[in-house]
Amino acid sequence: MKMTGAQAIIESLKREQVQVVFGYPGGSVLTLYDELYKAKFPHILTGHEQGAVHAADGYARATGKAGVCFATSGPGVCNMVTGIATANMDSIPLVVISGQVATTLIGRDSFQEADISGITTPITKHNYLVKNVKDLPRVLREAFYIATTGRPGPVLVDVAKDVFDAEFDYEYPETVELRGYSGVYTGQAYDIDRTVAALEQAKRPVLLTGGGIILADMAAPLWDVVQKTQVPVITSLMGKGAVPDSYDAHLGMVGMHGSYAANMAVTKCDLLIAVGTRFDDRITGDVENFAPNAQIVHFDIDKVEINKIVHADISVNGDLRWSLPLFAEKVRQSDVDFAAQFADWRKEVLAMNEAHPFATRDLPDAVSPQKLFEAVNSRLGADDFVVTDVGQHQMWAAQFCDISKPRHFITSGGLGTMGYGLPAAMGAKLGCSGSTVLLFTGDGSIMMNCQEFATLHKYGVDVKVIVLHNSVLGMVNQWQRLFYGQHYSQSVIADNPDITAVSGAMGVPGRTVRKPEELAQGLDWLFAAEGAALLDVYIPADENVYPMVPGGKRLDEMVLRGEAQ
Ligand SMILES: Cc1ncc(C[n+]2csc(CCOP(=O)(O)OP(=O)(O)O)c2C)c(N)n1
Repeated sequence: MKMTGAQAIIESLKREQVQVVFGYPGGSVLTLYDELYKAKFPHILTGHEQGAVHAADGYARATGKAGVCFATSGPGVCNMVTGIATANMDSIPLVVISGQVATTLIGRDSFQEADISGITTPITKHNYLVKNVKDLPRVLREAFYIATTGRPGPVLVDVAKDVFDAEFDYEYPETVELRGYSGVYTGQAYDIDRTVAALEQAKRPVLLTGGGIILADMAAPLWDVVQKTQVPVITSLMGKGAVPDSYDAHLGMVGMHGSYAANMAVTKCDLLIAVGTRFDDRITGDVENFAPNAQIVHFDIDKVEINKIVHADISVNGDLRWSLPLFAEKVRQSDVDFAAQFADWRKEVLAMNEAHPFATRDLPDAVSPQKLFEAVNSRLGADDFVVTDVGQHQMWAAQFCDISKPRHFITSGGLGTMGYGLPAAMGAKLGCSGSTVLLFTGDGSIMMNCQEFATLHKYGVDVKVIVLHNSVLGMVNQWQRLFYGQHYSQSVIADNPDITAVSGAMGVPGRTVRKPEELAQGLDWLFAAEGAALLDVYIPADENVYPMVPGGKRLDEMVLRGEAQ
C-alpha cells in the first residue's frame, strides 16, 4: 500500500496495538503530527518533553506494554534524555520516536539539530537514525521487539524530517530477524538443579527479589517457591511487590535504607538466592563484605549482570520466564520439608524484625511520616498503584507502603530522578484507569515537573497526590545533618511557592494538613475528590530515614534511630 513515512508510523503503531502516545510537537515532526491529527490517534500533549517520556515510562511499568513518546528534533528530544536514562537504568520498555533535521542537513549544525542517537547511545538498549523511508516499517517492528523482549529497555527511533513526507510501498514485517539478538534466552536446567540442591542443604537461606521478576511477570512461580519453602524474603527497591508485603517472613527492603532484619539476614545467611537484581550499590553497601557467610545464587536474564558486582557461586543465566517456572517445579518435587528445616532461622529473623521495625519519630504536634503512610495504607486496596518521586518520602514509601501485587509500586530506582513522579503517575493512570493511582512526592520533587498538573486537568486524569512537605530537600538535608556538619547548603526550600496554589492554578485542587488531627479529614477529602487532587502534608524538617548504611559501609554497620540523633 502506498503511504508516506508519517502514515507508516501511525499505521505501525496501530499494528503494535499502541493505545496512547505522549509527546510534544515541533518543526521536524509537523508531518507526523498532521497524520496523527487526521488519524485521530490518541495523544497526550504534556507540558514538557520530560513529562512525556516519564508518562510513557509510568504507563509501561503499570501495564507491561511498551510506552511510546514523540518529540521534535534537537531541544525536544534532548528534553527526553533524563527520562530515557531513567527507563534504561530500570529496564523499562519504551519506544521514543523523534524527528531529526532533513537528511541533507544532518551533520551541518543545522537549526535544531542534535546528534540524539550519539547522545543516547549509552542510555538506550538500541537506537536508530532513519534516513530512508523504506527502512521505517522494519525499524519500528524491530524497535518494539527489542524494547519488549529479553531484558527490556528504551529504544530510540530518530527519523529525518524528509522521511516523514517521502512516499513508498508500505508493508509491515511479520517477523524480526536480527543477527546476534533473539530476545529469547534459555539457560541450563543443571544450574537450577544445583540451586535446588543448595536450598536442600541450607539452614539459613534468604530470597532477594529484584525488579526483573516484575518485568518478566514471573511473580506467580516465585510465590510458589516462597509458599513451599517458607523462606525469608528481602527485596530491592525495584522488586517491591514481587512478593506481597503481607507475607509474614517478608523482611522488607534491603540495603542503604533497608530494614534491620533484612540487612542482618544478608549478613548471617548461608544461602542467598538473588533473582532479577543487579546488585546496585544501594543494596550491597561494602561489596567485599556483602553476604559474607553465604553461597550466592544469581538468577538473571542478562549475562552481563552475572559476576558484575557480586560473585555468584551458582548462576542461573536465562529468562526468568524459563527459569522460575522450572525452579518452582523442582522445588515442589523435592522431598525436603523446607518449612521444618528453616523454622529456627525464620524464628530468628522474625524476632529481629519485630525488635527493629521501620519507624519514624512520633511527635505530638507534627504528622509523622509513619502515621501518614499507615493512614494511607488503610485506605488503599490491592489493585491501587503507589507511585513515588525521589528522596526521603520515596524511602518511607518503600518502607511503609503495603504493596500486594507486582507493578503496583512505581518508582525511579537506578537513576533516582526527581520530577519523575507526577508524569509517571499520569501514565500509570492512563494505562490502568480502573485503579486509584496515588503519588507520594516531596516539596522539592514536585516542583520539577509541576507543569504536568495542567495536563492532568486538561485530560481529566485522576491522580491523587500527597506531598510530604518538610520545607527542605529532605534527603540532601539528612546527609548534610549526618555527614556535612549541619551545613544546610542549598537544601532549605521553605520559601517555595504554596504548592496548593500552584496546582490549583492549573486546575488541580489542593488542601493543606499541618496538624496530626487534620490528617484523617484531609485524606478523606483527597480520596473522595472528583478527579485529580493534592494534599500538602507538613512533616518535620529534621526527620531522618533509618536505618541507614553510610556509604561504603557493611550492611551490619547500619545506623539505627537513636544511635545518631
Ligand atoms: C533530578 C535530580 N536532581 C537532584 C537529585 C538529588 N536529590 C536526591 S533526593 C533530593 C531531595 C529531594 O527532596 P524532596 O523532593 O523535597 O523529597 P524529600 O527528600 O524531602 O522527601 C535531591 C535534591 C535527584 N535525585 N534528582
